[in-house]
Amino acid sequence: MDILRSLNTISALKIPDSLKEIAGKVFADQRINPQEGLLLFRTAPPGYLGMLAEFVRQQKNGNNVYFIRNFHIEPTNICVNKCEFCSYSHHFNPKSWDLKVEEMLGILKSQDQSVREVHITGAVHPEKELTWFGDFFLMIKKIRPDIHIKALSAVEIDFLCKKSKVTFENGLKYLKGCGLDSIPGGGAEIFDPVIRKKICSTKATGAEWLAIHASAHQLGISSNATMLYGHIEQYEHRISHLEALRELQDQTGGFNAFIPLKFRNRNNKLNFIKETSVIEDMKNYAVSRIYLDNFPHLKGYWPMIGKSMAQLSLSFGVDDLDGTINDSTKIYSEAGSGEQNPAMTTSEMVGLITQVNRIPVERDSLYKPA
Ligand code: V47
Ligand code: SF4
Repeated sequence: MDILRSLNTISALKIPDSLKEIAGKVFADQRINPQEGLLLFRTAPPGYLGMLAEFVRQQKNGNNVYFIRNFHIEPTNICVNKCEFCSYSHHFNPKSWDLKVEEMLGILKSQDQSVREVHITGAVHPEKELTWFGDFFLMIKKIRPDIHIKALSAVEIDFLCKKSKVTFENGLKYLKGCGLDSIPGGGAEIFDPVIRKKICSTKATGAEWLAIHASAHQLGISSNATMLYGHIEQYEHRISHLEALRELQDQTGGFNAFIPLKFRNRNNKLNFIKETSVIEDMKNYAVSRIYLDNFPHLKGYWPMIGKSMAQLSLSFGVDDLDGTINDSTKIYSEAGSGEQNPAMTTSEMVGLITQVNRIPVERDSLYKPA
């Protein structure tokens, strides 16, 4: 994009100078500050945000849209916690499960050899131990030494380490030794302590979530980050969440992708909250893309937002659509997500991306083209 021409076009638009100044910063590859982030959320028209986010996306990823062949294993939904937004755990879900190791290995064995990644996460079971997961990972690698294990949210790791009375560093070192390759972004919710106390008071704090990811990055375990938005938080809480992630990424460089998670209101205690509009969702993608200037990728998680919204998100900064999934996750279908039985063939994924004039790139878990 010709930056000078963009700036001239922006100067002619009837929008406040403060927003034009932010555009100037974005085009000059300068970081925006929390006040500017807030201003974008509060006052910028969605099209304007989309344009800025698209500039950042293009600078970082060209017209590539990444995806991976993956599947999920959700060992259990029996949970020690009772998060207000959760529709998944046995407290709020009439279905409850606790899979045996043999059953999970059966799921693994039934996968096509072209599947590259297994995403393992679930509820925080009161009796599971660090060594139970360690042994499970060793068995996975015995069957599929090539598969990337992305497993255990920081909330699960926090519980397992505390239960075994080991430091986060030692717990993660042990898991890495058993085959853990990276950790997913779950459990971040909103870091602000007041909001966090209201929606998930008993699980790892925001500071603990960040400490676990910092420790993982130091050990060479990369990770993702999420933000659950559209419940009781305000824009300033979203910005302070993004700020904490940007700061940690400056220190470690260990995050691969940021994944905004839209709150879905079915079958949970926060069902009185109206879900955010599609405009709000796109604004949230765009501000995230602009703010997190040091995150290589922004993921639109299609099982949660649906396929059409995923396509639209590609015009608001998103460059990654996660994976083909194989109908293997229940976290969102219980909460009323866009996709009830999420699964997509590789050719469907490619079609979804090419239909909006982008270049589909099948990747591995660390974004190397396959
Ligand atoms: O932490 C739970 C969210 C997360 C609801 O790293 C809800 O690649 C919306 O983190 N409405 C777990 N969201 C899933 C997760 C994830 C998903 C996809 C990819 C990756 C990755 C990570 O799901 C939880 C919570 O924030 N969640 N309930 C709900 N009602
Ligand atoms: Fe448990 Fe996770 Fe649900 Fe919270 S969101 S109750 S930690 S399964």
